Amino acid sequence: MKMIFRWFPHGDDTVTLEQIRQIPGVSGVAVMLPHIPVGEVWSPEEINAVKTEVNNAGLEMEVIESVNIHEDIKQGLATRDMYIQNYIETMKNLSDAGIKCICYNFMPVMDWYRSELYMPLADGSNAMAYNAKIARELTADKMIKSMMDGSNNLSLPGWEPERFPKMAKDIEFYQGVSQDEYFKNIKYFLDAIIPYAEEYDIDFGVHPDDPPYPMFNLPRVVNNAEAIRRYLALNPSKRNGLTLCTGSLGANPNNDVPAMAKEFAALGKVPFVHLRNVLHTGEGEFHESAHLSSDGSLDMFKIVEALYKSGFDGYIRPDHGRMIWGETGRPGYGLYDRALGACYINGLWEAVKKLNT
Ligand SMILES: [Mn+2]
Repeated sequence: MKMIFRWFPHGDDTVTLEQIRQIPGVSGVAVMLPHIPVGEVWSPEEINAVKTEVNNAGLEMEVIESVNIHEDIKQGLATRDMYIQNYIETMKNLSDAGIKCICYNFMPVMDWYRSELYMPLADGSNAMAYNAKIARELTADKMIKSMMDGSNNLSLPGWEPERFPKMAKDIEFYQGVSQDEYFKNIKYFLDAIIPYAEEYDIDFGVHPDDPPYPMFNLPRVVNNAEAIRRYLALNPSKRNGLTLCTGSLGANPNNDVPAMAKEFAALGKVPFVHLRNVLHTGEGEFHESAHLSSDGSLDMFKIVEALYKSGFDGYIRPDHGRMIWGETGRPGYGLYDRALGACYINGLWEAVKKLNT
C-alpha cells in the first residue's frame, strides 16, 4: 500500500508539496492538469514539468486524478474516435513518465456535486454537505449560473470550466439515453483503451458517482455493488478497475462499503482507494466528517481490514477533509484534516497488518 495525497499543480493549491512531504507515511501525490482542455493530448513536456516539481520535493507522481473523458465519448458521437486516440496518446505519455494508475469517471455532464461547501459543524469546523431536497430543486440553469459566476460559493474543484456553456444542451441530450445505451458507450471506450492500459502498464480506476443519487435525470453509472459488477464486467482485464471512494459510495446507507472493499479488492480490481467518512443525517442527506469511524457513519477499521485481508496493494489517499483550525482554501482539500486522515488511516493499516501477520 502506498499512501498518497491529492495535489493541484500550477499554483492552484493552498497546500504545498513541502507540507505534503512532511506528513508521516505519505510518499506521493495524485495530480491532474486542469489547464489542458478535456479531450486534448497531455504532452510529455506538460507532464514532465509537473513530475519534476513533484520529484524535486521528494515525492512520487504515479497516480493521475483525473484524465477526464470528453463528452463526445460519453455520448457516443462519431467524433469519439478522435478523442479516444488522444486519450491513448495521453496514456502513452503518462506511462513514459512513470504513471501507474489513472483515476477517471464516467458521470455524464456532471462531475461531483454538493449542495453546501461550508456547512458549519458543532465543533467549529466546516465541511461539505448534500441535501437531496436542495439538489432536486436545483435547475440546470441555476447550477450553471452559480458555477460560472461563483455565486453560492458553488465552484466545485475538478470541474473544467469548458463544461458549463454546453451543460444545458448536454443534459437535454441524455433525457433520451437509457442506462443500457449509456453502458454501450462506456464499453466502446473501455474496449478501445484497455489493451493500451495493458501495454503501457497502467491501472484504470473508475470513480463512483458522487453523490450516488440521480441528478437531472442523468444516467447513473457507478453507484452500488451491482453497477460496479456490471462496469467491471464490461471489460474483463484487471486494468479495468475501480477507484473505491468510500465517501461517495458510503453516502447511500444501503451500500455496504466494507463488503464492496472485500469483493472488488479480492478480484485485484481496486488500484486506488479514497478513504473518507460521511455522516448520514437523513433520507438522501449527509455531510462529510473527520475520517475517524466514530465521527461518521462508516466503519473505517472494517474497510481497511477488508482491503488488507483481500490483498489490496494499491494507492490510498485520504479524501476530503473538513476545514479546521481556521484554514481556508479549496473545499475538501485543506491540509490539516486530510493530514490527520492520512495519519489515522496509516494507524489503522499498521494495526490491521500486525494483527494479521
Ligand atoms: Mn473520491
